[in-house]
Amino acid sequence: MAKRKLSRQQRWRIEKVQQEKVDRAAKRARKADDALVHDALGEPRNGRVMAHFGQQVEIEAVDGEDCGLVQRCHVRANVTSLVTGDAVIWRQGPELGVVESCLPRHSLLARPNMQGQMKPVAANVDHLLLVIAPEPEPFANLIDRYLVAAEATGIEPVLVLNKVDLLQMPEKRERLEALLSIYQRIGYQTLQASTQLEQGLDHLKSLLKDRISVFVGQSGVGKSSLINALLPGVDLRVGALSEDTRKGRHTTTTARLFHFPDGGDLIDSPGIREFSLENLSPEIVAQGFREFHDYLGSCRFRDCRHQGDLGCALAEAVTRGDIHPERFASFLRIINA
Ligand SMILES: Nc1nc2c(ncn2[C@@H]2O[C@H](COP(=O)(O)OP(=O)(O)OP(=O)(O)O)[C@@H](O)[C@H]2O)c(=O)[nH]1
Ligand SMILES: [Mg+2]
Ligand SMILES: [Zn+2]
Repeated sequence: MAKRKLSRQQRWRIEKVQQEKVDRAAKRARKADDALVHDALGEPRNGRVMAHFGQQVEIEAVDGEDCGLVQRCHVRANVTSLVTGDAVIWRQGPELGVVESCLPRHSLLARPNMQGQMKPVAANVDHLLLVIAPEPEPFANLIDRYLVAAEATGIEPVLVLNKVDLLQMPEKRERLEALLSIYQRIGYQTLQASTQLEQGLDHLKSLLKDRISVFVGQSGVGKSSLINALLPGVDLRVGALSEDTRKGRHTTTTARLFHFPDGGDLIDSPGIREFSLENLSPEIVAQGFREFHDYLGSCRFRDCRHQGDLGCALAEAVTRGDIHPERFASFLRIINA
């Protein structure tokens, strides 16, 4: 009895401590808001989120005489979940500026965190460069998951095979080129690059011009290295692969935006291992496989689940060789996850 009472008391104490933490955080946010009202803040103006650090963001002015000026900013409590690439209204401050509101986004790239919840990564991106490499070895299902996410948000993807200097062995080269050709056949643009041989960089540059692009892909494929190679003067931290697993070490931890001297912006993003699309319906996932479009709606049964159902137009297309079996298997794996 005494024991139960104690644990209830302990629970109460834990809840109390937690509530106090929440209250203190809210008080700090209110205080920061108040301090900014009394400080000499500049006029509201347009800006863009360059990077995100906990409670603060780095904002770049995109209008006015001092266009290009960068300042750390506090974010008003009513402005939620800003991400790199967001267009905002902000006011310059003596030390810290303040973000007053977020303008509507034309695209939002999201991906799951460790707990499987979808978290936005970058906003207003119109181009997704999905980087793969011979090492760490690519797995097709991760590529397909990224492509579904890109199709669902209307962001155009391009597949970049980096580290082609590691493809001296013919078997390895053939295997990766066969993988790329699956995607070329269904209309995705692909390109090969090597930061080590400085190969494919001009082609990449021409693709990046005048658009906002984001580099995504597994940790260790060389996203930051590519940005270092493309942007003189930028010196991002890159990390060697782990000696035993040959996997990346999650070197980049926040998404950050860089300007391209000839016009266009690049966002580096942290690499990931997993990519779940649990919150997308099977219909949306099917739409994310662009070569399925001609067959969707042609199955014998309107509620076809494409899983061995009689008269399934997708399965028939696989049999005829019009849909690659690996892509169909990948689709089933995603919807059954
Ligand atoms: N052989 C070879 N190695 C490369 C090439 N590009 C990058 N690397 C190496 O790959 C490793 C990982 O590079 P990063 O640029 O840190 O990879 P990342 O994709 O940014 O990784 P995260 O930030 O962890 O997501 C480093 O050891 C780089 O030197 C290349 O073209 N060829
Ligand atoms: Mg990186
Ligand atoms: Zn079907």
